[in-house]
Amino acid sequence: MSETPLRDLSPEEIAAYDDDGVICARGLFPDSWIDRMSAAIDRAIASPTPMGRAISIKDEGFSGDLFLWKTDDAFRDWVFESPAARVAQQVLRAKHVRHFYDQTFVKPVGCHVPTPWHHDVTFWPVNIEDRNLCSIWIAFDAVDRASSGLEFVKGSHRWPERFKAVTPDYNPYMMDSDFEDAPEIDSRRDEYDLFCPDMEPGDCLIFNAHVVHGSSANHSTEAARRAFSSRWSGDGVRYEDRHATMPLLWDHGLGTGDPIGGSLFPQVLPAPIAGECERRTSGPEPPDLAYAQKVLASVQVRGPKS
Ligand SMILES: O=C(O)CCC(=O)C(=O)O
Repeated sequence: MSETPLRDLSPEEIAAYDDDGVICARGLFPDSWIDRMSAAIDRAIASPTPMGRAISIKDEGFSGDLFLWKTDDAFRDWVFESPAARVAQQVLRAKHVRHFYDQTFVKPVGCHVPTPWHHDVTFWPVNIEDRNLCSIWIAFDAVDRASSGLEFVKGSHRWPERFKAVTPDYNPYMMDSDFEDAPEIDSRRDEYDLFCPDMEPGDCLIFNAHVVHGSSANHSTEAARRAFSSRWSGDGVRYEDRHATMPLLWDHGLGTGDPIGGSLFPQVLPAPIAGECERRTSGPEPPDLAYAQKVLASVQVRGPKS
């Protein structure tokens, strides 16, 4: 059963989420959750999943991982018991809230890896017009722009363009799409309404899947930067089997146009559905090796375009 957050989002915060595509919210999560997830992130860095090993850039100190809730009980409990689902419900204004997936982003002191400007929707196998998806990015260390605070272009969730999915490692498969490149923002910062709040551990950014965001390398000589995005879907989000999207290593059985759902994207509110989560409740649920290998083998850049 999902806990209630320490406070509700205010009407002003919800209006700012709609207008800007992002808000920074403080004081939503009890310290007990932040402490537990902080330890879980350290555990994830120490023993990454196969996906984590593939997307991390160890030489440069960058660690990332995703779908940790399938194998680590703290991440699972975050999905079904933490206040996150109820926070997402407030910005999504949805009766039914599903967990989409989780993702860690860890940049220790001296990590040279920026996160290129992007919006999330083109990374994901969902209909790119669907807007009822949000992420809750939680800082587990004090962070500012220099230590790789996440930065946003306010209002960019209303831009009509769709941009290529560019990952920190410039993965060629993810970039193999006909979407355009994100605009050159860093050299023209004064032309954009940029938002990068200083944050304390436990503060969070709540943002729309269409808003453009990115972060710099960690230029701090003292502070690590550990963060975790918990992603949620509201009503009407549809799966789309699209090239150059994040590979899903579990057999979800969804086809293009199907509503997001099932055991990979379980409902959390108004209540979990037993058939979707009982397998995970009874123990870790790593992907089936043969299925995962088949998916990974299919993740290839297309040939030269004619
Ligand atoms: O933490 C980062 O640098 C990137 C986070 C991000 O892009 C996201 O959560 O969507």
